[in-house]
Amino acid sequence: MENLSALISGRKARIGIIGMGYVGLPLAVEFARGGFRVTGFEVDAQKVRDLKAGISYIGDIPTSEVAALAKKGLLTATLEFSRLGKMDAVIICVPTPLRKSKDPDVSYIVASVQEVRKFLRPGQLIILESTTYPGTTRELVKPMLETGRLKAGKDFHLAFSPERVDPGNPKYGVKNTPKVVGGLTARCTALASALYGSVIDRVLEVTDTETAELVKLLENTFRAVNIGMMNEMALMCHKLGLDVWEVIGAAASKPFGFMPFYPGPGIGGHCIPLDPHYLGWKMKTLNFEPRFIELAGAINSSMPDHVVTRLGEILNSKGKALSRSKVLMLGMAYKQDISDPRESPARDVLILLEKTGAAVDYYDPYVPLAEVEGETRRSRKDALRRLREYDCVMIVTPHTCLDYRDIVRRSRLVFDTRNATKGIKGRNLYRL
Ligand code: SAJ
Repeated sequence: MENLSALISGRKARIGIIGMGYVGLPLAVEFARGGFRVTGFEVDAQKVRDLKAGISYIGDIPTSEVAALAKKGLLTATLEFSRLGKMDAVIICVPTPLRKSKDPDVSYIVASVQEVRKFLRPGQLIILESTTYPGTTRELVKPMLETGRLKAGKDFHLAFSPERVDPGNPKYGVKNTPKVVGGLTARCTALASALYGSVIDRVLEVTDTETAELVKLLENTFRAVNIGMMNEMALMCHKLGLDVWEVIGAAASKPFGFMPFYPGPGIGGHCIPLDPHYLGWKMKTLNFEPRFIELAGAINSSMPDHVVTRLGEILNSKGKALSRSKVLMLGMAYKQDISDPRESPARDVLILLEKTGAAVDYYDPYVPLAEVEGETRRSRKDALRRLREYDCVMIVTPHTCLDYRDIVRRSRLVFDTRNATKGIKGRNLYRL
């Protein structure tokens, strides 16, 4: 055990990271930058080939950085999980999606821990980073690792540390985002804290793994609930005939006790739509009804339908039927200025629009192709040159690279669900 502490302080600890995606790769690069030898463990052979060739497939990580670290032998990748036995610390960064039933899908965690278990040896530090319900590390991971003679907290160390990667954030990265760490024992916490503290500016130690697991879920449930509140505010403002964007903007002038969130066509991404349901699921197993989580989920997932209904009303007011209209949907990514379409509400909006009978194209400079109900849809690159061919342009993702003033000027009708046209006036312009 003590050897591990010395290996960490001497930056000699071999670090294995399972899952080299948008969480694992930036973390691996940060440890390698700090002089640790890092091995990425992947099931995707292409990712292994890329990393060994010094190529980055994550927007936030430049290929030049991966190439330099690979050349120095500080960063490599492998499909051979048998090499886990050579690692002093293993950090699990695999996806935790939801099943269709909105129950947690921890199958990727289970598959990873099964591999760790095969090659587990005394002195290793095992850390789970995947977002999951409170209790996963102690109730699921620990027993799986203790099937042999090794005991957690005695023969090996076990901790949880939530990932806080914000794709596309130009200001916050792994190094300058505080890292929360909770171990099975105080010693586990201390070792995990020492490891992260070697390369991350601030580490916050909490009591145990459950606390660390819940911290992450609180962070993202806080967002989902507040976004849900603002979506309901949008519905109320529509009823009241008021501009929700003006109301929120003015409320945001309050320098204390207020934090603005904004309505939209729904919520997307790999965190906010999913994380609160991990907490909700756990609470239901304890016979507790998580009302805020359920309510926010219901309101947020009703927004695609609401914005399509609103568009129908706007077109009707012009004597047009949505069912016989040509619509250009601007945006497919789940949030502005990134290319990730995962769980994007834009997909739901497109499906609902087409269900009315409308003919729909989409244009998103960041998302050239999108899977919609099993069909690959292509972004219409020429759409901005043919705006007048559309009865309506619907802004669903507010990419800042688009000239919305020009779009409003050249379109017959614009429905903006994201306030991308803030400050722009036009008789043909409508906002959520
Ligand atoms: N959204 C709204 N209104 C808002 C804010 C967001 O409708 O006021 C929508 C976005 O358009 C998007 C979804 O919600 O579709 C999620 O947006 P997000 O800003 O939360 O972005 P994410 O999903 O990339 O969230 C990540 C999270 N990071 C981690 O989990 C490590 C979240 O905790 C961060 O706070 C967030 O980035 C961030 O601040 O950018």
